[in-house]
Amino acid sequence: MRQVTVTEHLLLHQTQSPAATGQFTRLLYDLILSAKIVSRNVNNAGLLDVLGATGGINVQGEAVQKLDELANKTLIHRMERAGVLCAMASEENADIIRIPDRFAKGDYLLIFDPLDGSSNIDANINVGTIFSIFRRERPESVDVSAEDFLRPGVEQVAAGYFLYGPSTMLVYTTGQGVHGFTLDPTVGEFLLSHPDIRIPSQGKIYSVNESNWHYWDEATREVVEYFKGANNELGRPYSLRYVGSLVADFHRSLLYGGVFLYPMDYKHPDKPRGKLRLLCEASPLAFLAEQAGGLASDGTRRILDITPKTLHDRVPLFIGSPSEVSRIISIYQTHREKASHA
Ligand code: P6P
Repeated sequence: MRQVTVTEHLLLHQTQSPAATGQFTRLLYDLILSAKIVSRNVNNAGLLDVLGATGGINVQGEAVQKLDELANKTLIHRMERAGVLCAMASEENADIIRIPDRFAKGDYLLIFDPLDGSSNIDANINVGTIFSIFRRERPESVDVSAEDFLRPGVEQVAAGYFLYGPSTMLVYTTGQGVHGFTLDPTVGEFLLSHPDIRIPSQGKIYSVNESNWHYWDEATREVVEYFKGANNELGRPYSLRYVGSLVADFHRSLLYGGVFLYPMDYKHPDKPRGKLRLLCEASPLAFLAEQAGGLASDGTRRILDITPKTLHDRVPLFIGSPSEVSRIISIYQTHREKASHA
């Protein structure tokens, strides 16, 4: 395949995209540089004494891994100097991250999960960085705040992820399809390897943490039973694959088809919730899924139509091939109708 870099691809194929401006190209360049640094640290983790936890707890209530903190600091350090952002938000930070006055600012808002799946890192399992990009809407005269980030995913100008695994990949969209690039470490460039990714209309794999079975409601159990049993469109049970790193489970679903599920659970009866974050996980992956011909729902609503109330809102997530996600939506719809007539 002719070697196409990300910059070349942006110029060649994204010209009609509102994102294909000099500022955006600069944003993606600095995001890529950040990911190359994170990739180096992840790939050498066992040698750099950066495995294990820091002992801290993040805003999500999760143990912070040393590599989480390193990735977060790398992204913040690099992106605050990019000169194209007016603010950032990270899964690891409770509040927005403002750009210091000593650095130039721009029109974009960046949201990221610096190292998703990091609890798996000590076992050398794939992890990833997820990013979502909005263009600032409110005038510069208004001081940037969390409110600028509380936007439905349909307003994203770009989204994507870096996957640190057997190879380091970048998968992104600016609304002109989904394109995958593989890092060639010998030249330090991400080169086009998966042009115009399309998700299969139906798959053979479902991906869910079934240990939550006892914390699910009746509708969710019927959804999972549909994939476990033979009374489905395949005529046989789906295969179950679950890495426990969202980026890895999503990337497989994108390429092979099928569905990833993280349903609402009642582990904490006083606050039933989904585990995954809307702004830095569900929304960017939903943009990619839809651009590749797939669907993403919380079981009732299209993920891209949901407007968050806070930076760290969580949602149930059903994402993947249209056949499977549509089936899930119809099962929840049937249960809602039964409940309304009960
Ligand atoms: P569970 C990783 O911590 C993460 O946020 C996602 O990467 C992953 O999909 C999910 O949590 C796994 O959660 O409850 O199955 O361990």
